[in-house]
Amino acid sequence: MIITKEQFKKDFEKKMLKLYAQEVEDSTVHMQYFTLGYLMKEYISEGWAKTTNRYTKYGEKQVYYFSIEFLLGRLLASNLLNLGIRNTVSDALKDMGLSLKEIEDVEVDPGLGNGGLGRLAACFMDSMASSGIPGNGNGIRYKYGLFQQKIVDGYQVELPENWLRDDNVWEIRKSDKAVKVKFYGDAWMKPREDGSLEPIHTDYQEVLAVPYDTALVGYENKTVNTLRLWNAEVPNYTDDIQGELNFNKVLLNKREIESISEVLYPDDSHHEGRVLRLKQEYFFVSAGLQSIVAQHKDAGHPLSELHNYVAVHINDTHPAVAIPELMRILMDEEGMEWAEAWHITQNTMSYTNHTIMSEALEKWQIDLFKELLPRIYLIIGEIDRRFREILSSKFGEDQNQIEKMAIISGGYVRMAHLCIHGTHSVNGVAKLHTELLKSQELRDFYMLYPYKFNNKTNGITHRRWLMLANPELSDLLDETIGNSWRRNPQDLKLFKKYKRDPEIQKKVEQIKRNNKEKLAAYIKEKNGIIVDPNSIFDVHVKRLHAYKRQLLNALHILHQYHEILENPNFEMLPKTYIFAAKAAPGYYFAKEIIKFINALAEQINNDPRVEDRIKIVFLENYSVTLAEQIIPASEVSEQISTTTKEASGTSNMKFMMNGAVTLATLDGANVEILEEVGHPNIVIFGMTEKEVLNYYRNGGYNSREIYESDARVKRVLDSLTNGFIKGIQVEGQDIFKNLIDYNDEFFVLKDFDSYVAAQKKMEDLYRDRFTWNKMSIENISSSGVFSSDVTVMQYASGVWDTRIIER
Ligand code: GL7
Repeated sequence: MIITKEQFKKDFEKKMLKLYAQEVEDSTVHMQYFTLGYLMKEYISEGWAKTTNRYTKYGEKQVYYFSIEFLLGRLLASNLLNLGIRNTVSDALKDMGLSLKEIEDVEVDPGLGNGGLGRLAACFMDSMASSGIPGNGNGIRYKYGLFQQKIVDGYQVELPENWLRDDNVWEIRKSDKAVKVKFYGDAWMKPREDGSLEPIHTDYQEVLAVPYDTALVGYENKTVNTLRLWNAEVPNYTDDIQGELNFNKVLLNKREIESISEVLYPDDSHHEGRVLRLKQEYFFVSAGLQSIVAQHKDAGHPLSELHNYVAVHINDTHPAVAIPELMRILMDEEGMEWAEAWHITQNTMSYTNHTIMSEALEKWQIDLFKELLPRIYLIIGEIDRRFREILSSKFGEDQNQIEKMAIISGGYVRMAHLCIHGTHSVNGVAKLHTELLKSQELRDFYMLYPYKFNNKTNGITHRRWLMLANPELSDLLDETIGNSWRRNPQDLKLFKKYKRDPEIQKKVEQIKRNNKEKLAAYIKEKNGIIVDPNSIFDVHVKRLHAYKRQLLNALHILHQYHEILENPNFEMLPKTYIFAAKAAPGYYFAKEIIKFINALAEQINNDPRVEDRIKIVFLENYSVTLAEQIIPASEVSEQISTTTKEASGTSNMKFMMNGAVTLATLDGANVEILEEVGHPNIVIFGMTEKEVLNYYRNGGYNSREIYESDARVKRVLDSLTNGFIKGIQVEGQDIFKNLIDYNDEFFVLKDFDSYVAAQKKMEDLYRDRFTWNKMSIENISSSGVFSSDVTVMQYASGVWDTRIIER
């Protein structure tokens, strides 16, 4: 949009007066944030209404991305950027004596996600709108986010994340679009006079799903898409109050119903059997599909054509009940026959798998499922029966094979199997991950449905992760290669020709230095630790999980500490190791690792013998906003998961885009990063995929052998249990046990030696400033293919069959 400074000032003053009956000069920064936010919403609304009408009028095929998480991050800055008025607004505010940065800092991160999966959904939303793809999000409006993490005495403490405490300026409640979702009760098939069967569902509990819509503004185009999040509420009982509903009962019911959209569960690949989780899943899926079908009918399109107008994407298995739910709507509510309904369902739905961690492949106990969703269970039963017929026709009498692949088997409903059978497309999120799905985890399904499997390597939005997070680097790019990269991120490759240019090298280095200084100031303020911006900033930020091997990093630091103590003249470039991670509340071992890292920090940071060669910082409460500060200041990007375990990773892409060099195993999208930058510009270490699979298949790994034969490993592990590191009596023992007695499931010790060597190599590369800056530039200029703009275009043409309306 186009707006002059003067017009904006007038609008802002008027809005402030309307909202707070106050002049700008008497306002607080809090008021300024809400004034600006509400004003932005007004600016957005016209384009939003127009986009929605355009989609309806031209009957364009729309994507609905169903996801249990959308980790959006703050929206004010990105909306200003995408509207194309950030500079104008910033200047105008400055004229008024206000600071845009301070105002932006008032916004709290929406608590709608946990990790990579939710952040990916948010990147896709931004990229779809920016690429003119008619794409909507569908999810839950959690009242409380994951949790707020505090570190107390080195331990993680979880506090409620009440992100909706103040007004959320971006959402619009649409009460008139509310729908009802049914839980519990009895479901059966009743014969009609003509012999056909009528589905009956009685005595159910009704939950009102009320949508809250948020605008998803495309980058300097005319597209404003919609993120629809559902809130669980008690229906209005006045119509059907049956006498027995007394006030207390209503209250009890209210608590139970409202809990559906109350908290986001951390899904850290750890299975916690929870009815509430299944309730949440069916809740947002049923509400979303009901509203999609209603809209489709309102527009006058035939239901038999639904799949030509609508694509529903199932983001991991959490929304898998979309398959039977669409069947239910088409059959029970619209009177369609099974065969047609199934054809439409399969062609409407597509599915992404985000992990091969088997404990994260959702399965539900039949009893639990049947009780909560009786009608849906009947439909899945029929899907399973028909699927078994297909399997029988392929595998004949091989009953084992049929049970292995069935949807309902062994007392469980297996959601991944349902997803593969019930959709037309199944994709993994990086090349290696997709290959592993095809050759290992889902091999049987790949044999059955080879044509459904495809790869879509993840991506990140360069608008948030470069333009907003690193404005100085963005300016330098504009100065050198022009600004076409902003619209076409693949143009970042134009920057490659400057890799040997001493002047540009210096500028890149200076920008990194400035970002490091800002982060150092933040660290000082938050943790009271003074870190040297001249030291190497080596960064490991992501969810805390054993497979991500924060432990390997920490053990290496402990090893370096021993080296220094043993040889006071030990030469190393000063290093600042930065960690940030939340551990799932029930994931005990992950929490112990947090304590270990903090104990290590406490001891090493305060040991004068270290002479500041090592500093360790654990930043609490990792979030999108914190990542935006950390990543542009990072030099070494730790991507050290056990090979085969990280489906893709996406922070790896954000780091390289900001000029960090990746220290990586050949896991997930690290493989593609290597393909893009080439061996000289990344440091690879660790076991290969074949070695890992071999050990898992054939055994033969013995961590104790390494402990006994490698003196460095022994020294490090012994110092966990002998009191050398203070304050980890329990944690040290448990970590030792995990690595030695339980044979180190994630090969931390097996990879220790090559990790030490890789760290050394990194340091040597860093010493040579020319080489390092060249690597940094190579990384920045190779990162364009990892823009999620590229990824969503691949989904649009390869999976959803949607067209681009406006660019
Ligand atoms: C994840 C994967 O672990 C991660 O590697 C991937 O980048 C992300 C997005 O595809 O999905 N799967 C998962 O369950 N979570 C992830 O972050 C929470």
